Amino acid sequence: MRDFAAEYRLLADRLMEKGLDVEQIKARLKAQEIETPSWGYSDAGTRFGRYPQAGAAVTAEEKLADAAQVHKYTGIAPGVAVHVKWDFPDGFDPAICQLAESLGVRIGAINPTCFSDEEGMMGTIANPDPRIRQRAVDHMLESIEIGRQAGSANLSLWFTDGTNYPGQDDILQRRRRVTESLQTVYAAMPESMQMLIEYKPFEPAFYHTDIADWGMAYLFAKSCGERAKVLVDLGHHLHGTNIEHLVAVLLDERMLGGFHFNNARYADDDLMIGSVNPYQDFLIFDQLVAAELRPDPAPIAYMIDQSLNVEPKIPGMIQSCLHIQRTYARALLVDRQALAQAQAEADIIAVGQVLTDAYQTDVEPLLVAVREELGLAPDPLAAYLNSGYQERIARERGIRSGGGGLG
Ligand code: PSV
Ligand code: MN
Repeated sequence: MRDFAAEYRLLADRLMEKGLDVEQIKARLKAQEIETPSWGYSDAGTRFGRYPQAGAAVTAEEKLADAAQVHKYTGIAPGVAVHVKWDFPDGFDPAICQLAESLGVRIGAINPTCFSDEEGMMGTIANPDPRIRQRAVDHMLESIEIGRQAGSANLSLWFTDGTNYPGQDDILQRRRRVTESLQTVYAAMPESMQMLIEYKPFEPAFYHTDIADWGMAYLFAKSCGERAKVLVDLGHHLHGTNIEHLVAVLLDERMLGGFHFNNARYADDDLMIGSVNPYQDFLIFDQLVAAELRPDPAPIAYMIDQSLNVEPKIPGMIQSCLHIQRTYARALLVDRQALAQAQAEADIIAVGQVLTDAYQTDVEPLLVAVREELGLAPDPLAAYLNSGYQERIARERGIRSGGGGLG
């Protein structure tokens, strides 16, 4: 058994020697919030099939109840991102907001489901057919209304639009149609809402996608107005992309509005964050923290976007939250003064030392101290696994179909 209290005292002394403010670091960790996605609690799969799990959520109520478990044990996941057509197939009933509140969570980002339409083969908001474009816009307007009723701050947009073949459609005409549709949606948003525009270079279209990268998302956002920002989904880059670099640029431009965390090994978003290249996550958080420490940082909506196909869903989501928390903690421990000095002296070895020093720090004693102060169990995953909830939902819900999601 580790003596976390003693380890914490040693770590706190070491950090104070470096001039780091431990109380402020703990305050930031306590304020951290990560939304989990409703679709992470229902069954999903690949286009080759769905992998059912006993106890997987089907209704929005069940998804919220499962998300509430993640928040109950981690203390950092009070928001639940929803996908409109998957979660509210029969329309939105605002009573769900009271249910969420009674469970200790709230509805977070509203994701219009602009991709479950058979007519969408040529796209939605870029479709040459104005009727199909209008349908997509109408669905987003309904989503804004849901967001208004739920008090949600973010309308989170991702589109399947693109083409599979050169010449299939006029790329620039499509660009104009996207701009017009987004501007119409933007104009309907209340002041309290921001629009997050997500990009993806592939899938389901493979020749071109209409919002292929962060630069295009940036330009679309700029064409809408100052409450439109870019959403970075870690799974939506070509392998080898320096994500921390583009994150730094977006932060500098105050154009980073949101994040979808996951692991990109799958090419998209269905693997758990931190499972393959945790150092990259650290380098991304290093940029996020650097921006957070500058005066007047812009708010960023942090969300997980994982479908959890083969992993048990609630434990997978807890593990993902804990990885993000740990990574954030490590980035908070970067000695930024020493880093700036090493950079000024072009001391590459010292730069590497500062970064790996923070990255290799065992932050568990710090996190256990934070959890204790928040009244949480020291090991959230173990506490959840010992709670009996997983067995209960497996028994009571069994294996069923439905609930939306991909696959
Ligand atoms: C698309 O791949 C995406 O990343 C978008 O964020 C969707 O809303 C989400 O995954 C669920 O399909
Ligand atoms: Mn995403």
